[in-house]
Amino acid sequence: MTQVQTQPQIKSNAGSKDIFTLAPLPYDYAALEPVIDTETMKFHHDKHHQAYVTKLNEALLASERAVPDTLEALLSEISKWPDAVRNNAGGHWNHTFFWSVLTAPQKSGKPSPALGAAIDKAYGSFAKFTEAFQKKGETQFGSGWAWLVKTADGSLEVLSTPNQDSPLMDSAEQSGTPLLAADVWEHAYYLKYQNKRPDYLKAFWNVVNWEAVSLNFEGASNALKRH
Ligand code: MN3
Repeated sequence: MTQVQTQPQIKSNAGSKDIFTLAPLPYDYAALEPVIDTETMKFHHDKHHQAYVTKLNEALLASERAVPDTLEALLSEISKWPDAVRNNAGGHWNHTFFWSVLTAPQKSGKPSPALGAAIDKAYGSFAKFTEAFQKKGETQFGSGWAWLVKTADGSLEVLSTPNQDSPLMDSAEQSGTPLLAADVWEHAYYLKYQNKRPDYLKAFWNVVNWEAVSLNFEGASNALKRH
């Protein structure tokens, strides 16, 4: 029940060779079977996510700017940085967050009463919310992410971002505190679902960690001030 697992606080390690480092997955590679297959998880975490971390460190080292203490702080001033930092800092944060809001199908659970009520208020029903979220993911042209966020006024919104952009970036068209995210890059689903992104998004609900998402919702207003 700790927020440490669900609210990634990625500290910089200025002075050492690697400013940011890749944490292991918070569960086994096979944990999300059969919804997300083991091979996809291995490639996604060990190759794709690792590449964002490696390239982020390279881009930061190549710049002459002081690196903020946290990845969140970097995202909040991302408009001041080159695209290589933007894309790879987003890639690192988005994937760390993504792993934290997934879990084994038998542990998926349900939204907390408070989050459930907020979803009903915003969308009318849980089913209408999932429909809206899936539609955002399906209609995001090319690569990107679908999000459920809590906005500054406390309301819920579903939105999508292109590439590795994030609602935490100061450049974001729609900002908010992420509660849930779905990676809709082909590398997230192609091995098992091929080009059928809607099928992947429909199956995605079976591995959502509602305990983590609910904790994100309950801590969201403070998290927003932190940035
Ligand atoms: Mn990905």
